[in-house]
Amino acid sequence: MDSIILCAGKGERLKPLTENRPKPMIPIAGKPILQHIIEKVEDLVDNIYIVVKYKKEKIIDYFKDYPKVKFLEQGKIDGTGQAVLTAKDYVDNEFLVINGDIIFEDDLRGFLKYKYAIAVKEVENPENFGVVVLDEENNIVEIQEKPKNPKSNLINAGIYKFDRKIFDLIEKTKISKRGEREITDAIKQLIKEEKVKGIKLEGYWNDVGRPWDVLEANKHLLSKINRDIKGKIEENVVIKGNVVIEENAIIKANSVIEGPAIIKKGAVVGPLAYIRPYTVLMENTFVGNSSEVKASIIMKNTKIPHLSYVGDSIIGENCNFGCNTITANLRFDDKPVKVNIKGKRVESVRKLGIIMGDNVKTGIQVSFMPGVKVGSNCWIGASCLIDRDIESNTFVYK
Ligand code: TTP
Repeated sequence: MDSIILCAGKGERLKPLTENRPKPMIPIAGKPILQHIIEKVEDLVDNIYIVVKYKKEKIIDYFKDYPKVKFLEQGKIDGTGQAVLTAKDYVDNEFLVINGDIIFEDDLRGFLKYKYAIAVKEVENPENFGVVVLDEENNIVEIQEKPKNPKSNLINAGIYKFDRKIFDLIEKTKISKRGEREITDAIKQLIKEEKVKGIKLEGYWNDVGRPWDVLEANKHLLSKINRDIKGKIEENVVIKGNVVIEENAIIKANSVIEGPAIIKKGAVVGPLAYIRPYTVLMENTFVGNSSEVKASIIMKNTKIPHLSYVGDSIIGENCNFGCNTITANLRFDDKPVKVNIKGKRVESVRKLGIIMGDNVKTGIQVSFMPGVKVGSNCWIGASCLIDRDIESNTFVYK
């Protein structure tokens, strides 16, 4: 049995986090989304074919030494069906296909018994997904694409079990309206010709599409960690709950860390810093004197040295925060924070801070309003109040 993981896409909705990395490389609970997926399947399959294209070198660099992993490059990013076809000359007769951007908990052992199966998940808002209709024996009888009136609350969870027949069906599908060859079109034909089981996922599942999905998945995975303190802990440090502190991390005097939280190798916290629940500090980050970080992902090499507050935010790599850089994460009226996603203003969640790309520098006393996105390589001058999205490579000085 082989597996194919689809990782060629751009992840437009997660910009600016995907400006310098493909979506599967966004770190959640301290490791890339793709690593979580590989850990779920590596004991079940012989080969893991990762289909890459956008920013492929980031995936190849990270996973090149994984024994079962092989990389296949999609010609261009022209559909999930096309991505599956990339593996046609390589995979066994039977194989698993997984979208490279989902976090899921279920064990897939049982799923692999079926010749044709699709994992389905019960959700409250099926109209935003591919809806799957099952008969009384759990065979899939219909697939509806983002329907206004969904016939069920089960959606396609992006995990499939196929055999080589799917390749012929993909080759026969027409190019869709958005110019892509879509796996769901081939599946629509497959359910006419074969019995395809809809297997319900019982555990956590998150199709990580929007920035607040990243934070939500991060929270869920952190809620499962165990306490494991390896780094250097100085005097008067308080560490409450399930906190992972990796080797070569240093927690300096008088800091407080409330779990669940992960502090990766080489990170430095304090003196006098406050790390609150659901925070991940990636490798070589620094959160210094009187800085507070809550429910946020701080990517590697980013420095928040003094008197700052970062809440419910995702901050890219190699950023540097000037003294007293502050993120707001809650509106006065308690309504959901609005965020621009692909040109549309959409409601997110009640508490959301900022989404920042890589290599951003802020001057002293910079403030951000909730839901703001800051592209990579920006400089934000001293005392600016940022209440709008900032395109990458911008120097904002008032
Ligand atoms: P999409 O849901 O289209 O995801 P995306 O990464 O393109 O995200 P966005 O909508 O924000 O731009 O694709 C599902 C999965 O398939 C995802 O893991 C990316 C992958 N994929 C490919 O490998 N090749 C492709 O040509 C496409 C379109 C997607």
